Amino acid sequence: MMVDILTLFPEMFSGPFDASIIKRAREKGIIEINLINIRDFSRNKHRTVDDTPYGGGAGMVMAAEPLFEALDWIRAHRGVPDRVILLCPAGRTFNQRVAAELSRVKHLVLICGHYEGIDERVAEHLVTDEISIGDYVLTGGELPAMVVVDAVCRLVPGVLGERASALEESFNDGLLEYPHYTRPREYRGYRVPEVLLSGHHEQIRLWRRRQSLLRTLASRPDLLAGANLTDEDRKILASVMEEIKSLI
Ligand code: 4HQ
Repeated sequence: MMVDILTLFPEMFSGPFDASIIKRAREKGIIEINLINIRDFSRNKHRTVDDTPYGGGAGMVMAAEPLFEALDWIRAHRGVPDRVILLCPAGRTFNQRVAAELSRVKHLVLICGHYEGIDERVAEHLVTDEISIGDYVLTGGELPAMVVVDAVCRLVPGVLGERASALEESFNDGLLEYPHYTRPREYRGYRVPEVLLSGHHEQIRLWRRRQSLLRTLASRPDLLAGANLTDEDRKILASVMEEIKSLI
């Protein structure tokens, strides 16, 4: 997968994209992330990329020209991208389903905005998708772009290793994860649940699934509606309900 990121602050990306799993995926050539400085596509002598808003008002507006020029350059040198994504609060809210959808394409372009806004002609004629990472206001689209790229890239085959990705798709799908433990079996008097030390694989599997269901029910009941529940899950939830009924 190729990801081109258009930004005024390419240096902001060096930490997150040069460490851990994303770093390894880039080194292996599974993903290619290019940081493109929008300022390089300014055509005026001071290399400005913003201007005062037509109609008046406070603040500056990011001009259309450098972004259109940057996209021309991308199309000429790397081909026509599958998606041109603008990070903005008005976009559809990013989630795992959107991440999975984006992980199946070959070439993404992400546009990180700054200032009060971007000339509307960019959203109208350049952008294919507007994405928000949540209802809060940030200073720029760089952090949202990092969030989107991280979540999308870990779903690209080979990035996590085949074992982990297969597991993710078939298994915990739509539910919160079960709790994890490692050695020692007792720390400051806090013990690891006995079943995990028992070696009974079927009991362990059932316990973990029940924990996933309980955690989802307790912390994120909204996720249950969209989860891929099996007959076994429904049985587990029904027994949880019976237990609750016996308490009240
Ligand atoms: N922005 N999810 C960029 C956001 C945002 C978000 C505000 C986008 C500032 C310049 N983007 N502008 N939340 O807060 O995507």
